Amino acid sequence: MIYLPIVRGSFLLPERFMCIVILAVLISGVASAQRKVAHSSTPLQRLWYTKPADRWLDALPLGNGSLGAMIFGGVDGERIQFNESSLCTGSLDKIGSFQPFGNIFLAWKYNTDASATAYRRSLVLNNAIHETSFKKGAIAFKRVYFTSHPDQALVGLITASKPKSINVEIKLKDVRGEKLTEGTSSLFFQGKLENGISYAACLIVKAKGGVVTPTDSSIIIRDADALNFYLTAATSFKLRAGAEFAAGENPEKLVRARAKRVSEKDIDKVLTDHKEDFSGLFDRVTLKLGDGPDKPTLQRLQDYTQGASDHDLEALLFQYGRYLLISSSRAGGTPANLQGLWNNDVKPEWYSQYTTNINIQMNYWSAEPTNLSECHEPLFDWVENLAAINRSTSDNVLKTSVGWVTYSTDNLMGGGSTWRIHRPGSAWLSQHFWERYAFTGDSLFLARRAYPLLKELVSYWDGHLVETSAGKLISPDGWSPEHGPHKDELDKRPYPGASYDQQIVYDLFTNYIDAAKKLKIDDGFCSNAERLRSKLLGPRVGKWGQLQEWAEDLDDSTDHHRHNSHLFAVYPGRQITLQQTPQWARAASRSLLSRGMESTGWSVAWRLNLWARLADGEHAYAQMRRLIQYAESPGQAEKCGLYANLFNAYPFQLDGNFGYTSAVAEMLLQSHENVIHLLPALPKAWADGEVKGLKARGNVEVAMRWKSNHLVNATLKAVRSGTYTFRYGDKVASVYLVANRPHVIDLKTKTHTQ
Ligand code: FUC
Repeated sequence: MIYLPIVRGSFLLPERFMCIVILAVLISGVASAQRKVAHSSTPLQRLWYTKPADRWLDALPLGNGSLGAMIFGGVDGERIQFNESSLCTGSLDKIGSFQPFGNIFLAWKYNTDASATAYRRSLVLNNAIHETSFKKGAIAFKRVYFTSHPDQALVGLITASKPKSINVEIKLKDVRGEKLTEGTSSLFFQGKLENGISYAACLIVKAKGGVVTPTDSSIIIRDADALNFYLTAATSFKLRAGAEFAAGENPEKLVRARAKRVSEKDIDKVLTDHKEDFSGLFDRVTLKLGDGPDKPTLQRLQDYTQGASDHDLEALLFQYGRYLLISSSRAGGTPANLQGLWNNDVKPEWYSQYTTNINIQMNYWSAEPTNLSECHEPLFDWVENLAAINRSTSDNVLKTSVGWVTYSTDNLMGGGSTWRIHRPGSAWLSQHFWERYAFTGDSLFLARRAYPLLKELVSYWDGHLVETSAGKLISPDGWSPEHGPHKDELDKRPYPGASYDQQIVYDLFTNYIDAAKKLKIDDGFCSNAERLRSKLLGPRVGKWGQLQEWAEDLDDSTDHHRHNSHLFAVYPGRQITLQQTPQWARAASRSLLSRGMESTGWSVAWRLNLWARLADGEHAYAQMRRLIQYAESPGQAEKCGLYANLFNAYPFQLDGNFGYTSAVAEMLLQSHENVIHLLPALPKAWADGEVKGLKARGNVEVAMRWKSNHLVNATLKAVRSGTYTFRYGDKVASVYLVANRPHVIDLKTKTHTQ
């Protein structure tokens, strides 16, 4: 039972009274509560394997937000495939696609023919270090790789247990076949894409001892004691430059300067700066769901697929999503695309760009709740650029008299695939601006960036919605993404009042109204938005108890389509909640059940978030087990699952990984309607656990420990002093939190401590 310092429903009690209550509690139980809440330190999160990667999807990802690399870990022949986030074909008029950049090939030689023993390659998520180690005869070799954000370079540190044992030929190759130019200890290539984007890469080698010999196409290192190498890569892409997107900084100068700088910097400092930078973000959140077996990652995944229990693998995958976001999305850079930052194909699936009818948004669902707000920033920059371009477009399909809309898939520059217009895309993207404020409470961001965007889109929908004879406002030409109406049907029958459009517009109006009220501005405009929202055709429950996808009751209960568009209002929207609209929430569960558990990776991840938001931990957990399946085990439909490197399969899109991470956060913590809900969807399977560092809206950091499926204690730390309401089970209470002072609620001793 939870101790309630303030009686249920009394959220508005004066702060003075709260302080007195808390003070009384303080005196009674400080020490014991403090002792109990101490979190045990979480061991390093690690993926590890006992043989080199044969294929790209076995390799392990590194990334510093712009430079991404896949490490294969070969013993004799080694490949490092790399990307740079802005190397894209396409333009403002043509979608194009994200391009692979190049490869480093390393041909290693040894003084013995003995095969490698004690082989291991691993990726530590906490500090983003990849390490390959093995023995050849009596000599132990170690290769450490990381992509540094502070130094904007991929760094390789090669050592051996015996001097003069390092022998290798290093090649650097452009995917498009541009020729190398080189000095004595550097390799360099540059080229230009059709769209004018120039690119360049530079690799510098520093050997300790031994002999370094350049050839026409490589560098050969003989008998070195140790070897460091540094790779830099960049393009001339510039965001927010409109048609001048290719006219950014000269990449040749940039990569040469960066490579020189990092190669001359003290290597210990390079390493420490990298670790501090990465861990500074990663270690903000820890999650412990149980101990995992000490087995290679692929083995664990295969065992799990066969039905083994491994809660630590579930936690590892949660942290992997955070790892991938930090690695692919850093402030000042480009947003994580469909494959994050990792792509090996000249023609990747769906262009590996930004699809706005779920995928790009899903990439960022975890950013705020899992304490990576900074990593959300590239999305805002990209959206503002897209808005600027589409606002002034000459494309008749996109043109609007006020505001802007999107195509279904948009590229880095702000161009789109003309395959399908997607009007609510802009409103859905604007939700991220509101959420950024809701989580951080950053009023400057709200006033300067979120509010103008939201207001403009309210104006767009004010002009676009039409009134039915029954006095309801509907979107006249709606779509339930990729489900209907299809393109060939579209001209014949635009779909008025599709739930997807209606719910997103509702969400936009709500976010706008809340923003205007926070800022205390635009009363008249805000009242109009309230009036419009009240007239919107709302969710309806159909004949089999489902939440209708269409304005009419047309849903087929055997339809398992991958999109869950009519459930937007549940997640990521907030129109439907268990507390405020239980009938609709029930109908949403019915619809979700009928959609089934089988689908593509991102779809399953969305369903997982939906079950979590519906506080149904058991369905969420069942859906989670479906997601964590080895995609390549015999009999797998290859629709959804994970590859050996834990990338989400469909075929390969990273949205499923990111969506998984947000869902786990959502199972453990929610924060709607100004209530912080502790453990809202804890499945029975997670009997014991602890989490630290999750964020609730209002900028409250939350830690929790639970045992035998019951919360033991929770620590809330708010950035701003004030009264906060929290819920656990059916108990609701309010507490006054002093800024930056952890407030411990111990459910065993029924005490509060600050
Ligand atoms: C959505 C999905 C597709 C694919 C694409 C990138 O449109 O319907 O399945 O994931 O995004």
